[in-house]
Amino acid sequence: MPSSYLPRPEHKFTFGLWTVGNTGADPFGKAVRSALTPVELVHLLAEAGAWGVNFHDNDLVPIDATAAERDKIVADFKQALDATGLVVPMATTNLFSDPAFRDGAFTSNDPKVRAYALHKTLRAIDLGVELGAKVYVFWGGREGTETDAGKSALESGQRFREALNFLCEYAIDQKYDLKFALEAKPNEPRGDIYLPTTGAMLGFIATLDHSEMVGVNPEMAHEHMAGLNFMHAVAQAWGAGKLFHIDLNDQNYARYDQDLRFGSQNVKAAFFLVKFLEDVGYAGSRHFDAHAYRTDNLDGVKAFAKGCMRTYLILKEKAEQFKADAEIQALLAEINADDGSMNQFFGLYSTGKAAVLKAHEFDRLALGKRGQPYEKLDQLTIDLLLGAR
Ligand code: GLT
Ligand code: MN
Ligand code: MN
Repeated sequence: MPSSYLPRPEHKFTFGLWTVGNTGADPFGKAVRSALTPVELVHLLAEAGAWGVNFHDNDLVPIDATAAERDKIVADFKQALDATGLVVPMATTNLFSDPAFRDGAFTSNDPKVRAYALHKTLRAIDLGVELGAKVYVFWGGREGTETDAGKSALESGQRFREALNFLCEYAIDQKYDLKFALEAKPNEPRGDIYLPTTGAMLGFIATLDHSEMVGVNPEMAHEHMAGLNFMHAVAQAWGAGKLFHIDLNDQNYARYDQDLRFGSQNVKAAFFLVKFLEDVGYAGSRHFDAHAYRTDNLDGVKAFAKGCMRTYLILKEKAEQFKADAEIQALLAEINADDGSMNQFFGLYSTGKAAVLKAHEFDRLALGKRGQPYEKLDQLTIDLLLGAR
């Protein structure tokens, strides 16, 4: 195995406690694997070669733990981090499992639930920061509806905005070195979740009081559930300076939320995504938000974690090959050919430029006759991915 496929700290591969800790329970069946403790999971991840571990407040500290229990759990966890060298780059709040959140957290119609959601998040932020988190994720899994008969989408948006404004102020007030990353999902567990796509999140962020400290955490499977091109969403986030975190996994487009091993379903989409991240020099965590098949035992969980990282590194190498491939580059040069004659019309607006452009004669028929060798280029990409070049 080439050493380049071995995960190293600089690759910034991370997993949530809930990912390798997934016991295989689903809506139709019970757990098939026994639950490991957070300390055991840290050791499992270190063995697999991960750089970091992320968690929801209650992945680490049970929701009903006493203060003394909390302190003991956190101390044991810190010790495991010290022993393995694993870091905690991201943390988040579980605002979806407890029955209190059955109609949402920040958007619940019940003001007591909304206040409790804030209370829980303030404490969870403290916990995350205590363990070193620099990114705080908000995934509003229950922020939505099955029926719009009783919950106002407009009011819900305002409630979500107010909650985030409040929490931004808290982080600033505490002088925490923390950024927020909002994660979209179109549905599941709610029939419809508000702000269902990364694009919707980006629009929403611009309406926040402290939009500079809020970005996105796009998840591959979630954009695919919406039938969208994940890399395009990531590119938009990157272009807006808002790609604060990323959830890598895989998903068969029209299915339930599968959270499959990265690159296991749609190799081509995974390739273009990795190529994008590496080309632009994304420097954040590569977080795998997925879990092992329910068919598998602990060995399968380890194979799953190693597989996510290995596939990323293989695709990273393929992206380098793509760049070094003379035939591919020649086609790209042909596709992007530019004799500079149109430069006079681009860039900043001026009255004169608009006038010259309006007067310019274009050979529209010739423009329409020009084809592009995308078929050839795509087949070369497929050859490369399948190891035939
Ligand atoms: C949950 C969800 C994920 C989110 C996690 C963060 S929890 O597993 O399906 O996509 O990223 O809350
Ligand atoms: Mn996710
Ligand atoms: Mn998911």
